[in-house]
Amino acid sequence: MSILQQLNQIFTSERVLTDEDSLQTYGKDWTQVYTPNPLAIVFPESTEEVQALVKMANAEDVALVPSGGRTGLSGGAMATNQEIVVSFDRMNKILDFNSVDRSVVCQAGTITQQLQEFALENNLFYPVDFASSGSSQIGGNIATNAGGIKVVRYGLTRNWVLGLKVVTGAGEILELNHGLIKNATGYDFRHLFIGSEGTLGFITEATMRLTSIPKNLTVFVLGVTDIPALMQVFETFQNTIDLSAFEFFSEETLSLMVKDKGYARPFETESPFYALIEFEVDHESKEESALQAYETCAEEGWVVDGVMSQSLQQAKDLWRLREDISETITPYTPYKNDLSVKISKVPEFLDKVEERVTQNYADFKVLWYGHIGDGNLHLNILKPESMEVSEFFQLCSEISSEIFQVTSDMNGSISAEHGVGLIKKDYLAYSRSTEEVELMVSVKKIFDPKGILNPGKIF
Ligand code: S2G
Ligand code: ZN
Repeated sequence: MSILQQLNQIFTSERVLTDEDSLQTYGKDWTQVYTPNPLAIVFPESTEEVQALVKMANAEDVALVPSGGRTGLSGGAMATNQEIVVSFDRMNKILDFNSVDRSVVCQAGTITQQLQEFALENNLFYPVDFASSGSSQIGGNIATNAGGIKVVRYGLTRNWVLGLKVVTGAGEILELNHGLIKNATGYDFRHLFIGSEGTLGFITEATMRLTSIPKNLTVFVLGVTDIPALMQVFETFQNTIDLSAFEFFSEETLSLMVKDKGYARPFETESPFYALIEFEVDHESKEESALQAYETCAEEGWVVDGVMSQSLQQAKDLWRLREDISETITPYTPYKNDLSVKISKVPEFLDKVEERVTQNYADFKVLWYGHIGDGNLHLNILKPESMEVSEFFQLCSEISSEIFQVTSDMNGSISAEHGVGLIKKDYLAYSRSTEEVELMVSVKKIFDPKGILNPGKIF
């Protein structure tokens, strides 16, 4: 029996798509450098259907690619080689909630924003947030250990997973940790699947932890003179108040947002960099402390101007300047770097990378932005209008090696939060040792003995 016939046995026919439009739509993520070429798209509605599919894939030696919101930036959900794409669009229900445990059991296809809204409806808060939360799915967030803009206070997705139901590449269904806070019974396989980019198994359900809703979130945007000043501002604010975000973007980035999106500048003064700082004002003394920190930074000459949100709406408008960068620059086919070093090394790191960028990218538009609060910097090079994508990416990847070497020399990561997928796998050695990669391959063999899960991703 053919693969397609077997798929139509496992799934009702309207949940097996092979038309060109569906293949093109579901065979890719947000990366723009690969051509989707899947065999078929399937839409499971249960863990048991996923298990049946994995068993068939093992028997027929056919590859499977997990697909969630398709917002990935490293090609982790690309199907370029006749794989079967497994879309979790139809497994998007919230299955259980417990206000005492402050936990939600949701299917992998639950949209991140759906979980955030569900939490608020129950007077709780799911704190992991990023630009793509309106279309990304919890399963994909877990598989890439998504970070985003609140990591400085709430950490990464990994910190919020209390339990997982997975189907391994060998077709076993595992229920990991059962939502426990404490469970000291050997290796915690939950943490293997988190960040595994769909190479060890399919996440079909997750038990996510919630927390209290922050009160009166207030946002500063400050004009900062240079990177060393930015770090001084970070330290001053970090030592004064509990930050929930400390983001930055360059003047080039801001002026592109003003030009392309028509957003208002935060204030008249132009400065080389801007810090976006968010904190909770659950007591008026917090606002006084924050204003005191601002005064100190202004007196030291690190900050040349600033604005503090006076309403939730104004806070949201200020966030737009940072959160909407990614989608705004997409039409420029940016070559994206997603780098991290320890926070204390950011000034030295940026200096060294800036030097190489200026040498090599003299005639390209270079945008700096990212999450200073956790040492994660996004360096995006915009493709010149006249240049072919392939030529541009070839040129950039040559320069990337220099930038990755600087990152490696400082024990940094060549992929801070976007994952390795296809786009960074040739550079893995800059951040992981040979021994580590060999051990990862051995772990993959244990959970996916026939290598049918997302083959070619990560390594
Ligand atoms: C960000 C989103 C993806 C990108 O804005 O923090 O992680 O680099 C990014 O455009
Ligand atoms: Zn980011």
